[in-house]
Amino acid sequence: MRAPLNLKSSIKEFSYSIGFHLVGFTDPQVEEKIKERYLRWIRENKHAGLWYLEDKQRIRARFNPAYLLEDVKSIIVFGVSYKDHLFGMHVKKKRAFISSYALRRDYHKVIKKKLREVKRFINNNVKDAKFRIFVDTAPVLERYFAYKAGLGFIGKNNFLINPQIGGAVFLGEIFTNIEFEPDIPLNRACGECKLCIQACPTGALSPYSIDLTRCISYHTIENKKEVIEPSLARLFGNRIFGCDECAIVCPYNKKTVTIEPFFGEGARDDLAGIPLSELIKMDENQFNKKFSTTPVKRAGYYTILRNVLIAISNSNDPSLIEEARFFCTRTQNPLLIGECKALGFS
Ligand code: B12
Ligand code: SF4
Ligand code: SF4
Repeated sequence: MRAPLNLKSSIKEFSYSIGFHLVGFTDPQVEEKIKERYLRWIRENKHAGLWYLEDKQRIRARFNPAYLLEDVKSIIVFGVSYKDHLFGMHVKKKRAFISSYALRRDYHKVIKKKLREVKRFINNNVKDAKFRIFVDTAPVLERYFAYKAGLGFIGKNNFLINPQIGGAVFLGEIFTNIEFEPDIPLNRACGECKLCIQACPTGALSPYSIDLTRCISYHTIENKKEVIEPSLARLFGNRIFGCDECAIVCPYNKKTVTIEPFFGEGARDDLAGIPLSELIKMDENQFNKKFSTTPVKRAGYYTILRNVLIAISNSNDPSLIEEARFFCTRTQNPLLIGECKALGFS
């Protein structure tokens, strides 16, 4: 199904009007070199065994979007910045660092809702078209399609970076059977810069590649079941959910971006720099209540408490360590018992 004249530009106009910063169109083909890159990364176990990245059926869908929408002809990619006043904020040692992307309502829900508005807009112009909406969780090579659709370039820190608004950008897509003229990828790159690689606290980054077995973001968000090896945990500092280091240092992330109209509500300043002494005393109900609408809840109570124990150990603060020791005498959870032992708290 061919797109009617001017539909592409009116979709862009509409999307900007509801708060998206970036919109681009591309075809659903994935180049062989990109597939090879992905498979090599898995072979080298840089994905740390994350099941949804190595699952064969999901890889098939990642490489062939028609598995997700039969007859897919175009992918419309959307980007919205999450860089607000909390991005790059310095958090004191006795307080907890949470990645700024998580200090507001869960972006999955907000972006999906906005993409449904765009879908309705397209539907009003083209009858009987097919659509599917994706934000983060589906087997879609989101950064690659964003690059192909001209939203930005891939940085050495792995982020899709837009030269104007930077790399602190969430992505979402609409797959459709309408055939649009593809946009052209940007001809930009990092050049000689390697600030992100130098800034990574654990040495997880090499140019354009990330080793999740060493990435703090991976361990504090996705590694929900393992005790963290103490020599690695020592490098986490006070980060209890995510890590923004390779984004904060990037020169492209220095500009100010207005984001509130999109998210509809402000950032959760109350969650930026919560005292570790408060977190270690929190029970599961209090945790769920405090983080209920944010992505932090996805990690779960026990994972966050494990991360809090690590942050306390890294604080070297005697009274906090005393509180952690007391906590360790009472916990019944196997993960936390293991972490208490690894950190020498029990
Ligand atoms: C698994 C995952 C993670 C894992 C692993 C991250 C990683 N780098 O792979 C963890 C938990 C660590 C993570 C962390 C974060 N994530 Co994440 N994550 C994902 C997820 C679900 C899959 C990514 C994936 O497939 N990785 C495998 C690698 C191999 O693929 P890739 O990064 O997409 O890289 C491909 C392209 O870059 C491509 N490529 C394309 N063109 C070119 C050109 C050149 C020159 C080169 C070299 C490469 C290249 O090569 C690769 C494919 O072979 C995506 C959503 C999705 N469905 O894609 C979000 C996603 C990548 N994450 C996102 C975000 C925001 C984050 C965090 C900032 C959150 C935080 N603060 O903790 C961090 C950033 C850490 C970092 N430096 O990457 C955004 C990224 C937005 C952006 N602007 O790039 C995404 C797209 C989610 C979204 N919808 O907004 N994430
Ligand atoms: S998120 Fe943190 S640990 Fe992971 S690659 Fe970036 S700087 Fe390194
Ligand atoms: S810090 Fe430098 S090397 Fe890293 S992504 Fe940004 S521009 Fe590229």
